[in-house]
Amino acid sequence: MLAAKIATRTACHRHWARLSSTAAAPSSYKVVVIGGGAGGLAVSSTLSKQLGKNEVAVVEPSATHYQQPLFTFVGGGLKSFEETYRPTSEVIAPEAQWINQAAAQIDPDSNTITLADGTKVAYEYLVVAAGIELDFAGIKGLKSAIGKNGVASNYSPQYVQKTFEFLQNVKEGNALFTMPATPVKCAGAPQKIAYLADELFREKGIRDKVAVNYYTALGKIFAIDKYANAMNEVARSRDVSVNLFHDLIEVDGAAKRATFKVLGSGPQTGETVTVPYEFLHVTPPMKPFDFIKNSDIANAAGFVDVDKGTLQHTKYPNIYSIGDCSSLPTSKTAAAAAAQSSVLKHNLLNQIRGTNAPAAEYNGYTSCPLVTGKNKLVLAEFSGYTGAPHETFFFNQAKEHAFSYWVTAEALPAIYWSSMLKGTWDGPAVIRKFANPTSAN
Ligand code: FAD
Ligand code: UQ1
Repeated sequence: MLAAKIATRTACHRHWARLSSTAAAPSSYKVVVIGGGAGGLAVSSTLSKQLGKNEVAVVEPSATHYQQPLFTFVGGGLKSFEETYRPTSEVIAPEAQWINQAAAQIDPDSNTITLADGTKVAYEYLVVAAGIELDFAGIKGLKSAIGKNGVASNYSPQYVQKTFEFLQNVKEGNALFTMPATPVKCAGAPQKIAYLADELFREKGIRDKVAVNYYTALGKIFAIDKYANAMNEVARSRDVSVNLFHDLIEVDGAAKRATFKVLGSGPQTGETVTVPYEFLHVTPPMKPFDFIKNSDIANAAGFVDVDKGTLQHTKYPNIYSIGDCSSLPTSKTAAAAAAQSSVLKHNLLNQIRGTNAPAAEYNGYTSCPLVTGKNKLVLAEFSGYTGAPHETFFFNQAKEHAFSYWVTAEALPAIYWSSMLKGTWDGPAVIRKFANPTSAN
């Protein structure tokens, strides 16, 4: 599969020479990476070192890089917002060229992308790592309600600090936490914040006056049974009510009322339910970015259509994708992107160098650290392809554990900055070998 035909640099340059009488010649790179987030930097840092200075460009519009997994802790008041971000200029490898713009169009037949300002950039190989778009406008009334009067979201750097601020203001009433029907990044994050809120209300001595309600559009609390059983027990023990098949469709910020559509096939299916709230944590619907969805590299759902093992595009062999914007049928997390990054780099470098080494295969590994309190965490690790748990440590990670909390709150944030973004962290498989040697892999 990897031996498929690749556009060469020479062909690329010739093509542009033909156009250059009317347009300025585009800048041209061996590898262009769209997106300087968790996945894009894990890939571009290694590639730029291996291929040499200015052979790799990273197209990234944001001047600030956020470590998004820390947002849950910020929303719960356990970390400061300042710990979550660094200037993009400091996290991009010095060997890579940062193009500080958004990609607006991908033209895989001419091996070019168009930037937001209309300039074109040519590539020999393209890695698409643009993440997934938050769709606050997808819920009626949400855009005007969010950030005010008790409505917040850990999903956006703009509103994450509002979560803790508004939680502290609650004195009584309903605290609602929602999960949409679309694919989302870190599918556990919508409920983690419910447990942190529960703990906060208990500490303030107001828990008996506040009802904590989790509303999910899905039919299960978590995709994998082992962890779903654990989370149902956590929710039960904390008196967090779990409302399945409830999809948030409207927020009335002035009246402080949230409306849900009932999904599934129960007696209430199709009906709407309106619930008053004092606090509302929204996980917005998410969708692929239009510039990907409207391109020739997208699948029917709008995600970059790649082979689930090799991460290579199904039609364009010089294109790869990683992370939340890819079609990879696993749960979208930084942990997954870390594991994908080593597979992508191995296969792409093989292709660039023309070696016939066997392709590396991604097994769907992903992980969701479900924070359940200040020193408690259920550390879900599994393959999204098989549903089988792949736990790193020797104990049962479905049990709440202080060690799992420490790993997630202290060790992983440091690993993210010092290793993942530098391309040297491809997940905990190396730790698993000695910490849980009897595990499947
Ligand atoms: P991102 O890291 O989102 O990066 C995408 C990049 O592309 C961004 O920098 C963006 O600016 C850029 N971009 C967007 N549009 C364009 C464009 N047009 N052109 C160029 N660039 C563009 N994961 C875990 O593993 N563990 C956790 O505990 C965890 N908790 C989470 C909690 C929350 C609240 C959130 C929001 C996420 C959490 N995640 C967690 C998920 C994790 O952050 C993402 O899955 C991960 O960042 C995906 O990496 P990515 O590179 O695909 O996308
Ligand atoms: C992980 O590898 C990772 O990437 C840095 C995360 O993002 C911050 C995670 O949240 C998790 C859980 C992992 C998996 C690592 C271990 C030790 C389970």
